[in-house]
Amino acid sequence: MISRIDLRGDALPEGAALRDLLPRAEFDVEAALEKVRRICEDVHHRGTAALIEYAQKFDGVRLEQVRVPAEALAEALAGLDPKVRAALEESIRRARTVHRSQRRSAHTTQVVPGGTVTEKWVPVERVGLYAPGGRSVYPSSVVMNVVPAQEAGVGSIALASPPQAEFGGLPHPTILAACALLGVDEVYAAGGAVAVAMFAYGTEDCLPVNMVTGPGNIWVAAAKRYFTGKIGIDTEAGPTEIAVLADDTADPVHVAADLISQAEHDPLAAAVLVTDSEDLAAAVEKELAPQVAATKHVEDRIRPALAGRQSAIVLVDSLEDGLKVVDAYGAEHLEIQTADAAAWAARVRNAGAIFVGPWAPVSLGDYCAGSNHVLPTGGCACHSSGLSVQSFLRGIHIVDYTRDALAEVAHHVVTLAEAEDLPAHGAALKARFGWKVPGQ
Ligand code: HSO
Ligand code: ZN
Repeated sequence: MISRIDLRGDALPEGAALRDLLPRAEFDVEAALEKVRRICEDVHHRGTAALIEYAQKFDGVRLEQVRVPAEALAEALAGLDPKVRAALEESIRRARTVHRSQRRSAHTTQVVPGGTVTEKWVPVERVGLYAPGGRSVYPSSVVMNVVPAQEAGVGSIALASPPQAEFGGLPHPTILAACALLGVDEVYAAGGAVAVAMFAYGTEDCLPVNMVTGPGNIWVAAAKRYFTGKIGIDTEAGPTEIAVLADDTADPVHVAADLISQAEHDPLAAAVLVTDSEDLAAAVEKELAPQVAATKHVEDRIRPALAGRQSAIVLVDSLEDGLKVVDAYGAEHLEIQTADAAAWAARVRNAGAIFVGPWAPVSLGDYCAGSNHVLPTGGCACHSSGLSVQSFLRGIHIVDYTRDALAEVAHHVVTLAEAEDLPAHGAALKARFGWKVPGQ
């Protein structure tokens, strides 16, 4: 059901060469770009009329209006299963606790007497959050996008999710209920690239936003790429990944369950076990079959995900080598199931989030750890972070110098300006000091 990659014996290659030996899903965002460009420009030119047409074409829904009425949000909350409500409230509470602690205050550095640089943190004014529909109706993702934006102080938050034929053209009721719980009242029935374009360009119903975040399929990722440089985006979310670094102290039942848990998302989801223990590898292989057989989304997602070229059990000579492998891979989620798990976790450099020891499965982080589950995939954990309060803040430098402080450094500025053949830059200083800067 899952293949093996045996890296034992020879010394491990370094960096990119090691990464090339590791499994990874094909997620060709470029290929979707041309179609997405046409959709986005259509939304740009025709606004709401285009949205209504695409809802018919892609979602099979005849939309009366794109904006979800306030009564529909209230109704969805009233109809929410009380157990689900209690769980979502707990998820929100914990996420708020963590994200509130990420807030930043302004910080002033005195560079020289009379010369300071202050960095102040200013929230993005308006954001559009996307919550997928169809196969992945995740109210938890609404929580994970809305909470950091709110805690960052974003003043205007809109959310879009695809219209669903079975709910009269509204987004899924649990998405609407999650919005209502979080106090988000600007919600649109729009899906995929269409929703991203609505946010980026604005329409008759929806004011344009400064930034779009949220998970989604390849069309959402392609639309985010299309708008890169025009508006802010979080990372392009690809299929979910779990890597587990484990030794012979790990419980194969837990390891198998955790691999399956993320394989459940998508046939392209990646489940990778990295271990120095032949016994554990064999026990996990044995454990996968009955656990897969006993669960739900077997044929459409879990089997293809585990059997796909993106998943594998990687055998290494030692945990030191295992650490090199997981660092080269840069998993979205990394579990450490070893003796001394916290010590190994502290040494990991590349991962979206790290889950330490037997009592911190990825599923906990997906819902109720307080951490964020919108995380970099496809190796982007080597350069990017998951969603946080920081994602919605801009750090702005405030430069404040007195005459004396400027005078002290003016000749250096003029020299550098001349070295770059930009005399007008130097003149901006000379003009302040009677055209002869001190010290020159
Ligand atoms: N594991 C997914 C998030 C999620 N899981 C939502 C369950 N619902 C990507 O981090
Ligand atoms: Zn998940």
